Amino acid sequence: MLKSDIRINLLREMKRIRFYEEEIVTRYSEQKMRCPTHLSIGQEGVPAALSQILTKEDLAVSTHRAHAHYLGKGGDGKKFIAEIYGKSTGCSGGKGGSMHLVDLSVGFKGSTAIVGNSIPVGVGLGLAQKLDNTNNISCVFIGDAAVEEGVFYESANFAAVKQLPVLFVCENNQYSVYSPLKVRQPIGRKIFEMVEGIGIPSSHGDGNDVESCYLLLDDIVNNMKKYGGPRFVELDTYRWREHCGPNYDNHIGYRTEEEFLKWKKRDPIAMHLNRLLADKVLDEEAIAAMDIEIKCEVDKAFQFAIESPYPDPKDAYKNIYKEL
Ligand SMILES: Cc1ncc(C[n+]2csc(CCOP(=O)(O)OP(=O)(O)O)c2C)c(N)n1
Ligand SMILES: [Mg+2]
Repeated sequence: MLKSDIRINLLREMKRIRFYEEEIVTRYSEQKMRCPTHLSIGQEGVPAALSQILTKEDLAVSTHRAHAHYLGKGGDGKKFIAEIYGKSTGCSGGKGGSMHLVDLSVGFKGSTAIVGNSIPVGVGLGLAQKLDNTNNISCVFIGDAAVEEGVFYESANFAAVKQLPVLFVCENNQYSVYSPLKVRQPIGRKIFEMVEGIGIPSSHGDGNDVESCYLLLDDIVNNMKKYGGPRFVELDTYRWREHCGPNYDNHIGYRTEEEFLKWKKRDPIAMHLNRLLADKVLDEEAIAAMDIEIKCEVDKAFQFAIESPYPDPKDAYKNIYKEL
């Protein structure tokens, strides 16, 4: 049985991610957040589990759906929301927006909009960790579609040959935009089994069961830190809202309401919360207090973002790849 404080932290982290994103949903139509947003509502289990496992010195890279990964890696809520508002106080100075979050202070080395693009960066970070003789790992967050990109195979092969401390975390939410797995990958071929064939020890788990995610990932990361080398883990989950944006889109026909409701019943937050109540780890009062505390944090972050200045136009070329 997991320790109570870890179980409570897992709940808090999932709620924190959800509350931030629900507030983005509420305010998105105000048109003050002028960047596309890919929400992780329904997918909070994996980033919350890793929030209790990765250290600040471990590094991470992510994808277009990066909010939860940034927050889970210890990202600052104020800097996160300010970034989405395009403000100079944002983690990327207001120039990146939702899909381009960078915060070196917590080892979050970046996220990019191009599917698969951050994979070789994360593998390079693993190489650096190894060359520097650290005992830290590089965590590469990907979706199920990233393994359809050639660069995944080159990077995974390199990580396997060089035995780099790279943890590939594949959140399999069953879709790439509107395309289900069955029209994109051979039916019956499991992603993690295929990756095992590349030479990377691979596992599979339930991404909506935060406690089993924690146990699986904790074991994998401890193992990596003890024995070195890369690992791949595929975790099943489901995004509740549209691929990009704040709305629901079940009515447009690429997936059924029935399928959505089936997954919604397996809400990672509700499932965990019910367990904590049943085990008397928390009572309703403590959960209400937790909600208020998180809501306060989120409100403060939005206030901070709204009140922050936009970047100065004269800094437009600062921190770009090459100074002009
Ligand atoms: C190379 C490339 N091809 C296509 C796209 C368009 N695109 C953006 S997100 C996305 C879906 C990615 O699916 P997945 O990796 O499973 O992540 P999810 O959105 O499900 O979290 C696609 C195809 C892109 N950004 N980059
Ligand atoms: Mg997907």
